[in-house]
Amino acid sequence: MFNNLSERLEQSFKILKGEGKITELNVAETVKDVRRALLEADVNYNVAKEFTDRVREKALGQKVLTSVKPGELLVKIVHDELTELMGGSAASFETNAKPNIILMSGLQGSGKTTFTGKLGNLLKSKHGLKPLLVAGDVYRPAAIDQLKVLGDQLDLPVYTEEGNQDPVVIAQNALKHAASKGYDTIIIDTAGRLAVDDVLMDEISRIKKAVNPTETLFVVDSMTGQDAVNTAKEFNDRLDFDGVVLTKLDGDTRGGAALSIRTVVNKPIKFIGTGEKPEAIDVFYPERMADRILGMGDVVSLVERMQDQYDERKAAELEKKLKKNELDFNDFLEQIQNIRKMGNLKDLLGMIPGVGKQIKDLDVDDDAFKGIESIIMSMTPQERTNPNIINGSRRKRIAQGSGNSLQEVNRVIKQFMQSRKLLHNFSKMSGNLPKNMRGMR
Ligand SMILES: Nc1nc2c(ncn2[C@@H]2O[C@H](COP(=O)(O)OP(=O)(O)O)[C@@H](O)[C@H]2O)c(=O)[nH]1
Ligand SMILES: [Mg+2]
Repeated sequence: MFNNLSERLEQSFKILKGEGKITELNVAETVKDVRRALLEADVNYNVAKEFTDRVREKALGQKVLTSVKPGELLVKIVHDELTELMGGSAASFETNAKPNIILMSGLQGSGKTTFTGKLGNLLKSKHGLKPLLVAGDVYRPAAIDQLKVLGDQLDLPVYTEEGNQDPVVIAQNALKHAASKGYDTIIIDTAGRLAVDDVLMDEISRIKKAVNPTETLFVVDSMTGQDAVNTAKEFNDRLDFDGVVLTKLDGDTRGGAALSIRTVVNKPIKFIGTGEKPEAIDVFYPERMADRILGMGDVVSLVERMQDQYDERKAAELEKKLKKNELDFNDFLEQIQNIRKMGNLKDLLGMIPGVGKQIKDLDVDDDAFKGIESIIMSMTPQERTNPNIINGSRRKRIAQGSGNSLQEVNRVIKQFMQSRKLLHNFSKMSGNLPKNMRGMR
């Protein structure tokens, strides 16, 4: 996420390296380069200009602090201003209305349907709500199916009306249906066109008027940069939406949309999408995003994702097993799957301060775990619970069954044995699992 921008800003700050103090001249030069970096990241011209004007003013207005190097000072100022640019603090999101009615808007392909599923899942699992998803994209049967499949996957009910071509009526009926069945949150997915057009705008305005949503969200693909900002403006003029959802931030986004939207439409970014999987959704925190852009990592989000996967009861069980040195391949498999559920591996690593930069060219193979998983899958239940019985002929069979080489199988088993021993020693030493390892669970 924003790798190019991060790198470019770092270059800008290098201008001040070795400079003893802030001067008009060195600040001007740095600020000019920061502006160039922002424009290269596709930030709106006026936004970039006003931003750097503020940075310059702040930098020159600083009392001379001998303990702070000019470079560090500039990083701090840019960090604070980036945070402000993206809205300062996290925006609120209504979840206490009775019922909550959430309306999705945006162009086709922006990620509305995917996000409808993600949000339903989040509101159910974290807020204890009972969401109903509504298929309001009536023009393409495939779109209705897509939402149904998502609903099945996430165990969320989906309201559809086969043959009904009027999304306004469907939305109204869905509200009645929700009331009669006790669903407290209605999330309405809608159709999008490839470009803003009057028919689409008119339709979504009518849905909005008819259901009076508690939150109207505008979903936008962050890869589209400046276009995203223009589309946001047009939608906002017509819909007066409540917040923005920035999707596809896991891709090679330059940052323009994230940094410009707030200023241009004066509406907060509320959520971000960071992958295709249902779990790849985060509440948007301006400060954490600024941390990330400046390569400071985002430990807080990382910890939160770990906590989501943390299960107190299972952790206690695991601890007991470790003490008895009974860790088996079933536990191992579960750990791997937990890590995978947290999302894209490279993104996760990038949240650790200082790591983002170092791994940017590294091809982190998200399928790295797949080999290990396939090997464990090819073991019999006895082998999984009692790894000690896996002898040479069993290893050969597992290699063949999983499509891996014998060396690969040997490596995985050896690694497992080593980890088990290490963890067993840990658990004996401290009586408990080390705190940081508990979080991994
Ligand atoms: N990488 C990535 N892909 C996404 C994200 N959100 C949606 N997509 C993909 O974008 C495509 C369009 O999404 P969809 O929800 O169908 O968009 P809609 O037309 O607005 O409903 C699909 O292939 C999704 O899997 C995201 O946050 N990251
Ligand atoms: Mg859709």
